[in-house]
Amino acid sequence: MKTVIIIPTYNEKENIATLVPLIFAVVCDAHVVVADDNSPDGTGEAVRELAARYRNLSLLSRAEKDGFGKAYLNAFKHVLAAPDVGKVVMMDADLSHHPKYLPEMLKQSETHDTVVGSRYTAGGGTSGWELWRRTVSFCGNLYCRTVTGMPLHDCTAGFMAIKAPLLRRIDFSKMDTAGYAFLMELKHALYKAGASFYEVPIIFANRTEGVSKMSADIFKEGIIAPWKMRFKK
Ligand SMILES: Nc1nc2c(ncn2[C@@H]2O[C@H](COP(=O)(O)OP(=O)(O)O)[C@@H](O)[C@H]2O)c(=O)[nH]1
Ligand SMILES: [Mg+2]
Repeated sequence: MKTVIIIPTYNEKENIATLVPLIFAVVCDAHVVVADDNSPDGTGEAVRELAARYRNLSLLSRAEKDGFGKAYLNAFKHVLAAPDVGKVVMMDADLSHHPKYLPEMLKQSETHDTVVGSRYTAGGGTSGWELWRRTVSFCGNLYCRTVTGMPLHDCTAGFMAIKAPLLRRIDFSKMDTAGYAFLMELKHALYKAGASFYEVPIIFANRTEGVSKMSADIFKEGIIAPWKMRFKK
């Protein structure tokens, strides 16, 4: 069965060119799908060029920027339609999620439905983040865990390896978060579907190329999302 790594991108030209070779150096038989929103910096073109060298690399393009969560929903629909996909990995393009963690995460995913690359389990952490961002992230996680009751230290992590049959059981039509709250909503849906979780400690390094797409709207959505999840039928 195939492992497919999905990477959402918006203006990540330099990062994707660095990331792709690092991924194939550690998991040479994986398939990588870059879910790009017609990035004006030419990320899509860079992926097409790389695909000439890496036959397991492909580009999934949308016409315009439509949010992180929707980029994943679109990619899931595409990737999960293939019956020979056994595992799906989610990771950012900006090297905050280093590929060196992939072998351990994929090993653990043999015995756990959902493996999370976790900043807040023992041995994990962040590097290069300002105090305000560390505080917001840490408190946001505590808040999400307390409100939703999910058995996870890192509820907002975007680095995950998930067994495809479990993902196929999720009703994505009920998921409506556009930004990073999607990561909490997805974990909650997996939790409700009976998934077993395992957290692999990672050091999340701040990006050195490109800019973050974090915004006030995404932040607000993240505050409301845990309550919506808690009371959702
Ligand atoms: N396709 C797509 N990717 C996005 C969008 N917003 C963010 N991303 C990608 O999602 C990943 C995480 O975003 P990033 O800006 O690094 O978030 P941060 O680490 O929380 O600041 C990166 O690979 C981004 O390029 C979007 O609207 N569409
Ligand atoms: Mg980032």
